[in-house]
Amino acid sequence: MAVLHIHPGADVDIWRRSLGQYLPGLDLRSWPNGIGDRAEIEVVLAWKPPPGELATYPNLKAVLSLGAGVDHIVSDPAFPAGVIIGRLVDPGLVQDMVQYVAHWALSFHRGFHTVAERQEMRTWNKFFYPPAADRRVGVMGLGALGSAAALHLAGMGFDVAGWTRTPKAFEGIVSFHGDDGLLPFLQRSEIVVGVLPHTKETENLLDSRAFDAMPVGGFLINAGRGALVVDADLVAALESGHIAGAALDVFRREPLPADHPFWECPNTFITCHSASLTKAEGGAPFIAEDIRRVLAGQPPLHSVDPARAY
Ligand code: NDP
Ligand code: OXD
Repeated sequence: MAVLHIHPGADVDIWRRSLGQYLPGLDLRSWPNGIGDRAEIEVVLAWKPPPGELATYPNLKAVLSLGAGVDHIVSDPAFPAGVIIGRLVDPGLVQDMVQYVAHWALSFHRGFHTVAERQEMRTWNKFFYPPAADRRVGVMGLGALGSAAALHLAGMGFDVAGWTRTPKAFEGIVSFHGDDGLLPFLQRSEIVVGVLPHTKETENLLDSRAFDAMPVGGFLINAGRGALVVDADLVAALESGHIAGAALDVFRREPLPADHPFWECPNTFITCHSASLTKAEGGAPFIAEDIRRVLAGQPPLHSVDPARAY
């Protein structure tokens, strides 16, 4: 039995050291040069495996995502039927996402995003902001990451709602769900936060109709996946001022091309898919537990239904 690490361009050694603490003697191989006999590979640890690659291991039992998202796995048209998919839920990822969302929500609410510009102009121009309780924030996706972010925002005093596929009952979070819930959710949300997976259903949800539904002067924070947003519609909404600013961490094409209009949009802050970063030290206990479980014939801690795609 062997486990294979597939993460193009990344170093396997950090995972070898971290997993070794929990699974001494683990036979962890590296793609593409240290695979050995493909028939011995039973588990793959994957981040963005090349399409078609996973179908080349005849005894593969499970693919464990090295991140929270699994779109990079389920989008492979040759993904082998019957292979189990697990995803990573780890407190480090949750903490990172909470920090990212809290930072930008607070910046937009308090006008901190305009401080550098004001300072450059040497203008003593007070930024007036409403009480947090009057600032309506809407979080799209209340899973492991979105729910923690939403609850943190509520703890900061914001008036928080969430939008999900199925109804939710988090204390202090107003719940909207499904197609019918989207428009009223957007209409009440001055700051919209995307923490959604990329599926067929979540693609292009934030288009010109969605931005028009949001209050004038609203903000967008997107840390889920880039395909949620129709890029040209967001650019138009930012240029018109209807959307007063955006913090964008994820994009349809990554790296974001140097000539993409987002780089130049007003009050738009780009980070490079780093809202939450998987760290081998933090992820290893969970990945190790999943390897143990899969080899014992049990499902991973967070298994993914390929039909649902998240
Ligand atoms: P979860 O699977 O725990 O949660 C997903 C949430 O999205 C659920 O609340 C789910 O609703 C909701 N959802 C899914 N499909 C729909 C839909 N069609 N309509 C409405 N709601 C929907 O995922 P995580 O919270 O762990 O992660 C979310 C995403 O964040 C990841 O898939 C990944 O894309 C992204 N991510 C980004 C990172 C970054 O650095 N930028 C880092 C890590 C993750 P329901 O509860 O009803 O099922
Ligand atoms: C993830 C990510 O899904 O980094 O973990 O986006």
